[in-house]
Amino acid sequence: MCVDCGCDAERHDSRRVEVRRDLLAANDRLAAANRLYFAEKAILALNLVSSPGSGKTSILERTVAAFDSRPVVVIEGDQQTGRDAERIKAAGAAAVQINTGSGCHLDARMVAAAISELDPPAQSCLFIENVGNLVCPAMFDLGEAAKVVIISVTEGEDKPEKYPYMFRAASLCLINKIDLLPHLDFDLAALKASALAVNPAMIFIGLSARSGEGFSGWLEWIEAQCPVAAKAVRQGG
Ligand SMILES: Nc1nc2c(ncn2[C@@H]2O[C@H](COP(=O)(O)OP(=O)(O)OP(=O)(O)O)[C@@H](O)[C@H]2O)c(=O)[nH]1
Ligand SMILES: [Mg+2]
Repeated sequence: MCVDCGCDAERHDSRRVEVRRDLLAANDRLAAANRLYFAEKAILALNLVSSPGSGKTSILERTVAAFDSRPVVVIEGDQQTGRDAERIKAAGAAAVQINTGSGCHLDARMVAAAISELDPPAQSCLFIENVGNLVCPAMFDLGEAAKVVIISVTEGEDKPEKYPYMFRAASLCLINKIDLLPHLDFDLAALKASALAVNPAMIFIGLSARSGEGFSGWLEWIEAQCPVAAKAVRQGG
C-alpha cells in the first residue's frame, strides 16, 4: 500500500479502506476551510498537477512575470529541496516551499500552514504546484477553485486513459513544450481524444514555457476564473 495516502487500499483489507476514508474525510473538512478563506479574500486558488518535469515551475515562472492584473503568490510542493520556490522568488513572486519527505502529494493541512506563512493579499492569484505525480494528488482537495493538469508533448498521448483520476479531476489541460513538436511524432489529436474519453468537459491550451507561445490563452483562462472562485464557495465546492 502507498503508506502516505493509502491510494491502493481497495486492493487490500477493509480496515485499510476505512482508514483511507477517514483520511480523505478529514482532508475534505480542512479543504472546505481553505475554500472559505479564499472566498472571503476573493483569492483565486489553482492547483497545478502533473508528472515530474512536465514544466509546472517553468510555466509558473513565465506566468508570474506576465500576469499583472492581480498579485500572484505561489505554494511549491516537492519531496525535497527548496529549488522551485527559489525559482519563483527569482521570477518576482512570493513563494513558500513545502517538502513532503516521503509523501506523494500536498494535502489541505499543508496548504493551510503555507497560507498562514504567505498571507496572500485579497484578490490575489494563488498557484499551488503539487508534487510531481499523476496519481495521488488527484484525490486530495486543497480548497482550490480548479485543478490544472499539465502534460508535456514528450510524455505520450495515452496518459489520460492510463491515469484517468487525474484527468477527470482537472478542469483544464495545459499541453506544454509545444516548441518541441517539430522534432517529435506526438499526435495532439490522439492526446485530446484520450483526455476527452475520461473527461468530456476538458478544455485544452497548448503552450510553451520556453518560447511563450500559447501563453495569452492561459492568461485569459486564469482571468476568466476569478469570479468562479468566489462562486464555488457559495455552492459548497
Ligand atoms: N523545450 C521545452 N522545455 C521545457 C518547457 N517547459 C519546461 N521545460 C524544461 O523541462 C524541464 C523541467 O521543467 P520544470 O519546470 O522544472 O518541471 P516541473 O514540472 O516543475 O518539475 P518537478 O517540479 O520536478 O515536477 C526543465 O529542463 C525545463 O527547462 C518548454 O515549454 N519547452
Ligand atoms: Mg517544479
